[in-house]
Amino acid sequence: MNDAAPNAAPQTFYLKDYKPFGYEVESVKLTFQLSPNATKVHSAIRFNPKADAEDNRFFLHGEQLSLISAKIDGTPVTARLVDGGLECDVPRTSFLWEAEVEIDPAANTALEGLYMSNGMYCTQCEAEGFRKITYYPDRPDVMSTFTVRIEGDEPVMLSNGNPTGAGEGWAEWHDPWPKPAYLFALVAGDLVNHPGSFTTKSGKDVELNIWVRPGDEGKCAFGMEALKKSMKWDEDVYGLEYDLDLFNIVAVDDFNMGAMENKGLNIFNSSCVLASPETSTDANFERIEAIIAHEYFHNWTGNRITCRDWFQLCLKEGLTVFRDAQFTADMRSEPVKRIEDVIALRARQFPEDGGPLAHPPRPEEFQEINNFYTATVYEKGAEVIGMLKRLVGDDNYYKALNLYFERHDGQACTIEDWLKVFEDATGRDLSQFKLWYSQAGTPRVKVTEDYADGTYTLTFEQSTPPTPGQPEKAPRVIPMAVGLLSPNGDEVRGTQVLELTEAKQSFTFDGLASKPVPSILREFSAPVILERETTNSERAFLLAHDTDPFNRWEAGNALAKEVRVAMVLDGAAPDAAYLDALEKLVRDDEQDPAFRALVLSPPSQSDIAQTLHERGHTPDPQTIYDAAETFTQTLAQQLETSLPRLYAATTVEGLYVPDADGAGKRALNSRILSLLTRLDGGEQAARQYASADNMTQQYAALAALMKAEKGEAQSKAFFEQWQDDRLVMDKWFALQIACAAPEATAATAKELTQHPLFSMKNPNRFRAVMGALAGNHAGFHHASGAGYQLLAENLIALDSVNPQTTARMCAAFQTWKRYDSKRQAQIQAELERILATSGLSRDTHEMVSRMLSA
Ligand code: 0A1
Ligand code: ZN
Repeated sequence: MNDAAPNAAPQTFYLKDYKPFGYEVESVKLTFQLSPNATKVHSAIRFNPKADAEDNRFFLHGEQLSLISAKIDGTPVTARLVDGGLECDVPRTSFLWEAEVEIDPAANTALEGLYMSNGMYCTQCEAEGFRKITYYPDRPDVMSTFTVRIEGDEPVMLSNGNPTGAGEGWAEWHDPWPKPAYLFALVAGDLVNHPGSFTTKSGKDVELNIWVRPGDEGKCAFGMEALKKSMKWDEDVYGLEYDLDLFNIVAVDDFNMGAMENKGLNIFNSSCVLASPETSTDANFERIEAIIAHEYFHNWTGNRITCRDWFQLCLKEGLTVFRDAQFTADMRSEPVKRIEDVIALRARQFPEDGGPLAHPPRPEEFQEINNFYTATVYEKGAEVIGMLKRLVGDDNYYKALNLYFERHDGQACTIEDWLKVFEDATGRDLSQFKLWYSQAGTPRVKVTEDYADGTYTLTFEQSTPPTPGQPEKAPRVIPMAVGLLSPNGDEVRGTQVLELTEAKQSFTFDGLASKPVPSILREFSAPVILERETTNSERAFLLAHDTDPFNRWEAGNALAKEVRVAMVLDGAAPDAAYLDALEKLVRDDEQDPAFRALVLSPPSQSDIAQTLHERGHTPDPQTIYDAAETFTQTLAQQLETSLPRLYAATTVEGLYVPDADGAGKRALNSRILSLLTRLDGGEQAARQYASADNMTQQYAALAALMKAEKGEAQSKAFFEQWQDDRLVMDKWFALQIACAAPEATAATAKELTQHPLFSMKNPNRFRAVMGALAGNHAGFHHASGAGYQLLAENLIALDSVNPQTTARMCAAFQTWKRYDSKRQAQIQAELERILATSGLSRDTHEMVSRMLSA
């Protein structure tokens, strides 16, 4: 069933139109009678009209519900079914609303509301899924306590809060904390638990469980430890304690996103919680730890203090991403985490900010809120908080956060509330800083320098290119962390945060004996693009000497980019000095292996395309691919004699431990193996594949072999070994496409869509194939247009099954204006084809229209 009229211009919602709901919801009681195709939901909700309500229309959201009956104070009433819900005449005094509806979880492939995954019932209510369960004021500023009774024959039946009773065929739950409906959850099925416990700092014992399908019990231990570490960290760093007697996590295979912070009952995509050394890579382990932390941290930043409306989404998401990044930095390595985050920001957020889908961290309008769970809301939202912390200092940051929790506990808040606690705690005026929340686009900061008579001057000019709906931008507050090095490599000025507030601004440093080398934007102190004329030898100098690890990596990264750009534009040979610098670094055992692995990882081809585009060139994906191949081959040859020794020296022996130290070493070892495989015909990789006892090394060997077109036998063996493990099979699907040559990418992906294990209904599998297609830069953008066509066809097919995942994956086309006119025309035709599909979802309609209208 599709609610929206086919392709009609959908409704747009505006931040400026916010109006509170006219009723308070005192309590909610829900009874579920579970049945795959005909679940009955009975609701009993006490509403109290607000005396001061501006608008007392009684409207309840509801979608895809069959209304069986409605009563007020026990008397049947006739509700008027209207677009998106119902209306009813109600008393002006407190009343009890009761409704019975029927829903069809088994037919719910959109995975929003109550649905079924592998025979198990589960829910996803953020952002607006609760309205598919029953009629309700489904908005985050309506908070209430929930009591839930589940009737059914499932062995395990869970909801939010604490269990209050259970018997044959029923279970009851009560959540004492008022919450918005988007945090409601229910799970029922044949599940087993991996138990744990945690004692809070005030001495309360909390029972912990990770619930999984029978057979997955062995993949829960790491997640459980991550949960306990998160609970402890939030107490130690933010003073925040857990507030229920029970904390449940459930793993489900079919899930649109990573995980969901439902109060006391987090639901996770199984890929974000299940882990074992045999089936998960180091990167998987790190991500699982971070997501468990993220969802747990939402208990305070999201649940206890929630959002007034969905325009404020970054209030909870930006802050929670910032907190999970702090956690990962503390558990692992701070500089490595920062470098990884900046790589991800540039790969995902910068293209969004620079293209047709650009929007501010707090958008002012939307058609479908699910389209705004973006890198801008999440990752840029977190960057904005990082800047705020840097500007006010650590002590003031925690002072402001304490005030936030004290003042707003139990409330649904706005960005204004958030900034006000900082203003009140520090006395600082944040009106200009607030522009970060309302202006889209990545600022460009041009830096020039001057040195005379011992005085060094840095001049910064900031500007932000136009974005959809925002042709002009005002200057923002930009914290610019800067240090100065003397030509002999000593640091002559330690890190200092310069505050840029004007379009053009200069800062001077006195008493310098010689012209220093500046290290600018240390720790990536602001999400901006720095433009500065400099030389490769200065970059090499910073790569060798900067005391800021982030900027040391950044210097190497900039150098790598320059070398690649020169290869692409002028057909230049790989720069010899750069190759030497890399060689020196790989051999330098004093340096952190994780850091060496990062420096050895080349900038992505998409990143090179973006850089060329920013400099006014039209990137050719094939040329970029060829340059990457030549560069890597040349590097392998340069290192030829030392590769076997380096490989041996970096191999981690003994029991696999997924910690930061081991992961860093294995990352470096895998980089070396991929270079070695280019020269030894795959001998070493085949040996590693055969002897690996963990997925990190097995996968690295397979990837190296497949990239060298030497992995056919291993790929078959991998399939045989892992065909019953869904998560490992996702890797197998993705890897074949990621390793395919440009001309073979679309055909490989197409063939995999015919594979018996391919499925449109499982978002992980669909993403494994179509995400890998979009992620293979030269393959996706191959001149034939076959990549574009295949993605569009599959998006059209997926849309009627799962609009949310379709719409998110449409973003693969967002960079289309970077490319030549032929490719633009091909993509435009595909976007138009998607838009013309009859019955297209509101989600996909909005995404494609935005991309086409820019
Ligand atoms: N709040 C979750 C993310 C999430 C958002 C939407 C979902 O379904 C549409 C599911 C999860 C988080 O930040 O982890
Ligand atoms: Zn979140």
